[in-house]
Amino acid sequence: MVVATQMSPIRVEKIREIKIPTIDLSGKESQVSKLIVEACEGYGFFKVINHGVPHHIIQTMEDESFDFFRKPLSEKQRVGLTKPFGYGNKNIGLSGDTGELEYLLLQTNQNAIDHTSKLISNSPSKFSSTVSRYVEVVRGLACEILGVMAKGIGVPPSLFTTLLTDHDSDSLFRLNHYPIVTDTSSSSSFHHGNTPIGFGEHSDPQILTLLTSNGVPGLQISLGNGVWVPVNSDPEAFCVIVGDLLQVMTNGRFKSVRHRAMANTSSRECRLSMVFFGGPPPQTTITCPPQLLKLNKPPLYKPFTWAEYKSHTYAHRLGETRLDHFKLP
Ligand code: GA4
Repeated sequence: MVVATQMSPIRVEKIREIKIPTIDLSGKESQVSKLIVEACEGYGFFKVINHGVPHHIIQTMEDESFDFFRKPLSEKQRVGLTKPFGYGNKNIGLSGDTGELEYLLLQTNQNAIDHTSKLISNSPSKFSSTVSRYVEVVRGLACEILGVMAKGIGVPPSLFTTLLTDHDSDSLFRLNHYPIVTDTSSSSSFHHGNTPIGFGEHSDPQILTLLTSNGVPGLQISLGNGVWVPVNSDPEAFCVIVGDLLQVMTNGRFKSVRHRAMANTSSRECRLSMVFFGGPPPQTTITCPPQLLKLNKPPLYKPFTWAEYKSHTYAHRLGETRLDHFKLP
């Protein structure tokens, strides 16, 4: 299928069905680590199955999420959008991006979780314990994957994992709810062909993202040159997305993949995605460790702190290639 976008009629997009790497985490560690490294180099994206996250933890989080999004708009809006955290409807970020979704974006420290839970739930302790448990288990999975990845490229696992386990780690949790869009002509969001956008094209700024969804499709990853690959929504799997910081920390060896979610126009169910973004403490300097610098390949990026990168991110539009600003000449 070839679609010309409405905003830039010259750009031609191709949708291609390819097999996205699905890695069985219960396999032999050396084999798993080889497959993960290949996927990070080739796509910056893969799925994991047999990941050890109990089904009931995912299910309870999903049920709580749907309970929240089913509430009347006025109640959801009580959570407020404390720029950028809280409840958002169609507006994304601080620079005017829009999409066909509503969401809840939370910081993952206990105070933030407790605070939001009090605002949104009749049973705050249930909501807060569900989120805390989900985040802790998924953070654990992210660390496990980062550890195997680190071993695969010959650095100590702690070099990556401590960034997410530090008490000051700046990780986020996002619930995205994509309602069924029937009238595509009224959508104000950026159109691709006839399909409006749910969440526009971007790369994730953090280290590693873990996403699971409820079986309703929408996610697509970019292979570059206008080629997009739809990702099947498999509730049993987690999608693993390489973020910008991991691209810098591997000096470009791993790719932070551009991805997007199409609006939910063809399903009879709403799409829900639950997304953990693993980020380091704000003052962490992001740079490629000497062990990973190849003699024939000088550093691609100047060092920066995560706090600096975040302010740069929030000052720009969703679709920008933010790392360009930190490239060394
Ligand atoms: C993309 C990844 C995460 O969802 C997010 C997003 C953030 C937001 O929604 O507030 C941003 C976006 C994301 C990158 C560019 C800026 C910031 C919206 C936006 C326009 C929470 C994140 O960390 O960066």
